[in-house]
Amino acid sequence: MNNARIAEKLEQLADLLEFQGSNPFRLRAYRNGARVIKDLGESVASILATSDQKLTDIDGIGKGVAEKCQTLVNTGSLPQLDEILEEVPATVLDMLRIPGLGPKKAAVLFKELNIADLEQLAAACEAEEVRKLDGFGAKTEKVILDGIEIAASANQRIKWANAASLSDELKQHFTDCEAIARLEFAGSFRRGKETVGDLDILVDSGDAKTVMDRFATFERIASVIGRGDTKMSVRLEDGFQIDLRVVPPESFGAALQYFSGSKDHNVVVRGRAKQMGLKINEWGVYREEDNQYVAGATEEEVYSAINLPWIAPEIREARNEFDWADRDQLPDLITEEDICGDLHMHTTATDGKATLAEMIDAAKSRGLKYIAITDHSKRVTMANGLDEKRLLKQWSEIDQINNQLDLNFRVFKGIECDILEKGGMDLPDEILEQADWVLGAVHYGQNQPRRQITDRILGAIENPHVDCIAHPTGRLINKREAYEVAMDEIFAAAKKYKTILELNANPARLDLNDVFCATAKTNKIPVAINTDAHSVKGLNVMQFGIKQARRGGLTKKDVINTKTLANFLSSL
Ligand code: DGT
Ligand code: CA
Ligand code: CA
Repeated sequence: MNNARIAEKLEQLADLLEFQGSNPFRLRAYRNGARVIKDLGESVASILATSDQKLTDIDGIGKGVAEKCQTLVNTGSLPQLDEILEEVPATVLDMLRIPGLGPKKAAVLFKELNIADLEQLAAACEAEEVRKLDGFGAKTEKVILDGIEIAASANQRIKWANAASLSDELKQHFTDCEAIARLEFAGSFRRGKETVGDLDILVDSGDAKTVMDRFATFERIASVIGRGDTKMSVRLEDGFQIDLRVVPPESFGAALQYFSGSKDHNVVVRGRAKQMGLKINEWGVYREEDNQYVAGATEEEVYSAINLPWIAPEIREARNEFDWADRDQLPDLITEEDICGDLHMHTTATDGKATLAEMIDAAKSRGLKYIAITDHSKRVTMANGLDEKRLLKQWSEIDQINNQLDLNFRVFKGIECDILEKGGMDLPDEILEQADWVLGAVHYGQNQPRRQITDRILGAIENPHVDCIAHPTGRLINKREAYEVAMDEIFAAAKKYKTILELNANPARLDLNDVFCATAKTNKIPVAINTDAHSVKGLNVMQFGIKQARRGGLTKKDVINTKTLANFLSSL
């Protein structure tokens, strides 16, 4: 067990003890010890393994902490902590992430109102139950309610791309575990949601113990939140949670369906089952009258039992999928193989890390048939944006390159032209009209009022030289909200002036989001899924854009850069 994990255990113990009203001196000792151990240059395990060095010689580590360390290193757990966790659910500690809510107040909430997690706490605040407690009041209640959002959101959800690399590590970790017949990631991750609250792993195995023992040795685990016969939950060092469930083969499909969610989708699924005299849970589909098992080994079987075709996880959000299924019109969702071109990328001419030639080579070796080079325009001084002269020079370079390339690959002369704060484009029409492909983008003045930003973007959409609006809402996931923009006006104008809207595939942007992708499709506005690559590696993010597009229900024909080179050329 590494130092970070030991420290986390000690902190958790201290938090829970405080929650239970224990002696503050002991708690302080655990917390001090945790802090010291976190910053220790050497591993606690190796200090314990040598005879010439003692843990208690280190400032801040007393006898009690040293003993706990010994137990943790020897056994991987703390009996005292495990006992407490049997009485108090670990979710009470989520309450401690609320700014201004300490363990004492949290303990009162647990004891008096039986509140064990943030959801219950929010409900109690809204019902004005919290203000009635001794030492609370309307003001505290308001502070808590505001703090719940902070504790619940900023802290915990990670970007899909980060969840994907974690899932790769986990797959690797389980790879040679022979007890596993099948392993799938369920939940919001499988649905391709742009952020993921926790990872849900589902395993088909007859030997849950071996699978869980293997899970427990995943090195990024900081603490085991709980472990039962078939279910285990852990927290990683960064606080992220992973749930593992082990099911028998006849239930695997039912469990995969159940734990893939979304909850709203599953509410409809269960309702439909009920109407047919069936019952669906994570173990299978059963006849209501005699509990006879009907299906459950595969998802197809589960859906088929209630007369539905298999529905792709990305659209299981109770939006349109049931309507589509009933009319036999489920969309054939786009895949990365459908993509032929990439219409947004940068080079060393501005803030890219790879040269024009390197980007072209990389795109070709990825199997793309065309790309647009779209460096920044001059307004973006920080990125060394291109003025007229430098841009024309880059374009003549591209002309030369195209002359040498064979005819099945093409580089388009493009620009990511800034939409100025005062309105209008950063480069004159005489220049833009010489481009093959113009992206209009807002980078400055993002805090302007709604009317002003909307008008700026409308101006770009109406400009006959602008082909596409890049990252139309400007949001950065978990960092910056979309700017104030009237999207209904943007869609109406894009439709009228035949301007394309981008789905920027950068995992921090994914802009348009899934719902807006669906709106674009409804309005028959083509979407361009672009990487906005600033390096060769940056071309790799196409997959994330594809996920988001699938969530929006987009098919190959809804996306402009699925066109073959010839078709794209004739559409320009
Ligand atoms: P997340 O983790 O917040 O990004 O979102 P999900 O969708 O992965 O939610 P999660 O991890 O709480 O649960 C995974 C799926 O399991 C969820 O989509 C539906 C199902 N599920 C979980 N808890 C419940 C529950 O209490 N009732 C029902 N009906 N389904 C549940
Ligand atoms: Ca989840
Ligand atoms: Ca979960």
